[in-house]
Amino acid sequence: MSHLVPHDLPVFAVVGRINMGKSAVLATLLEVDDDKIIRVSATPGETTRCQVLPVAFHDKELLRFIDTPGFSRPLDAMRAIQDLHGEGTPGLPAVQQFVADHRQGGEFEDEARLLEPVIQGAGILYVIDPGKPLRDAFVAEMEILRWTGRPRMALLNEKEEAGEHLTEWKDRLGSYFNLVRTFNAHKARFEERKRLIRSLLEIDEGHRVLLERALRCIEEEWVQRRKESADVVLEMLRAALMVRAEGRLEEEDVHLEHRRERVAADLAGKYAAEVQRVERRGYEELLQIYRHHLVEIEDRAADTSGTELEEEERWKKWGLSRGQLTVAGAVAGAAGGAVVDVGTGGLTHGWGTLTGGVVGALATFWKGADLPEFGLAGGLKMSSGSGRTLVLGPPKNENFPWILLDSVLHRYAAILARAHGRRDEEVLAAGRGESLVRNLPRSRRNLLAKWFGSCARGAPNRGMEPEVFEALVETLQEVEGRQAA
Ligand SMILES: Nc1nc2c(ncn2[C@@H]2O[C@H](COP(=O)(O)OP(=O)(O)OP(=O)(O)O)[C@@H](O)[C@H]2O)c(=O)[nH]1
Ligand SMILES: [Mg+2]
Repeated sequence: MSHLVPHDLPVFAVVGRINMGKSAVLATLLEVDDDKIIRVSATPGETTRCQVLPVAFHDKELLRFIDTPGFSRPLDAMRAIQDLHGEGTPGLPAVQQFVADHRQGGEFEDEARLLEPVIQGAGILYVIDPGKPLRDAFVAEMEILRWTGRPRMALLNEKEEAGEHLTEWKDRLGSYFNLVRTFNAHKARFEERKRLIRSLLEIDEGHRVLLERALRCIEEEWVQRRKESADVVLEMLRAALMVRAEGRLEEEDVHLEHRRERVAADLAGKYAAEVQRVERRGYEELLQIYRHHLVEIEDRAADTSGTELEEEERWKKWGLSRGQLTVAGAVAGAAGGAVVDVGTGGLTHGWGTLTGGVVGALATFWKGADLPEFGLAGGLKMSSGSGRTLVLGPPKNENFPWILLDSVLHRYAAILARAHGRRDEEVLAAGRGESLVRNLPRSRRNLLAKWFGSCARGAPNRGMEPEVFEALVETLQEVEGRQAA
């Protein structure tokens, strides 16, 4: 056990009553959402041994936390330590004796184990849930911790509204601990995590250099993650705007409504699936950057209506063999003009209906809140060739890229708001609340619009990308700041 607390390292033991959220606090602080690494559970007594959780940067351990089993019999343990000491106030030697007597097992095994790192020299983070009434057993825990003489901080992990007990807790903690801080294991974000690490400086002066270095590394890493995220977003937007779906239609089928509808649904389905694939890949990367494994991305409604297998197969038989008619969905640099531009006048009506079908099918895909005030009513700009291969590109609506960006920003915010100490699964929906892109400064909007246009036309302006990258970094930072406020 002597290896728990090396003297040249700041080490903090997280202690407290069983089921107070000690492991959850550490999981959030250290961004571990995996129960195999830090077990967080509603079943009391889940942590039964001390667990060393190193904080390392560039392969060097700068700081260490120790998760511990909870106090299970604090009142009896307090009396036992008092008995060991005799008259007066016990100190560290009595606690050391108590640990030595019980570390092999027996009635105070939990207490002996949790006190082990403390007697070895670890600082104390005492986790309580101020929603619970302050009973004698808690006072016994505080008393034992005070007897160790180790520097100590109390952490209020408010599981539910603390309400009536909060003041009583704060008063009492104030007299037993050097510092009292709030840290909610289910809500704390980056700023709160950083604040907690910074307050360790106040209870462990001796390791200032390493603690400050850890803080610097944490901050640098955060900036780095934001940059990586901006890069992911850039790639995602470019790829999504360049998606093209191809389908085919017999010329004579243009006049058969059910076949038109079939090709519309088929094209829209392919298009939607590909955009979704691009987005999904991007979100998976963002989740990886922020170390989340329990977060899912909500599927866009892939239901493009009427794509029953049987019908689809029938369509494939019909669709495959004559010349080319290209419907290119390009967001033109010049003004859009006609939604459908097919050389043969006679076909216009039919193609118009096809467009309607595609738009309808895509509207289902980009459903509900995802299109706050945009909408695909502008349809798809299509131009014609002479064959029957249909190419469906990005919606003509110039808001399309902004809708994409807006949903990325909302999800980015949700990813950053997610605490790693939670163990429930979460599904991130596309759009939440107000538009975030509308708040961007005009110059940034113009820059992005220009680049979006080039991507939508299928010829992304790579020369602009360093600037676009910076614009996205700033935008992500604003989303974070807005959230913290
Ligand atoms: N709502 C809410 N629940 C929390 C919070 N922190 C912990 N919990 C829940 O409380 C339960 C116990 O959390 P743990 O972190 O396993 O508690 P512990 O103190 O490590 O428990 P033992 O290791 O068994 O002593 C789990 O179901 C957690 O999800 C919180 O901030 N809010
Ligand atoms: Mg635990």
